[in-house]
Amino acid sequence: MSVPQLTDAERDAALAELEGWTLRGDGKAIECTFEFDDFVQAFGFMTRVAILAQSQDHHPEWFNVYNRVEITLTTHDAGGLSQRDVTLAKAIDHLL
Ligand code: HBI
Repeated sequence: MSVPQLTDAERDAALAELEGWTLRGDGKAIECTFEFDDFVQAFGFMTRVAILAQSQDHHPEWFNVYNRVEITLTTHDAGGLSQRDVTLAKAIDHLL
């Protein structure tokens, strides 16, 4: 399924609204690192993100070690950033 990429202006506006997300060097993804008190808190966060992702049919690329969760959002069907990434990032921010 083809999905439109964000324009540069849309991208910049979205980043201004998000909390702590940064643009990856290639401009095709946004990234954020989350730190928690311990592994269980981190994994619980990941579980809540997984439920969000499934409900939005949009899935993160992520890494977890102990209390740290690194999330990268990009839209494979767009070959870069789309509104789906922004929508999921905003929903993740609202979990905190
Ligand atoms: N998640 N990040 C991301 N990017 C996609 O393009 C994508 C997805 N999850 C499911 C999904 N696409 C489906 O809609 C199919 O297009 C694979």
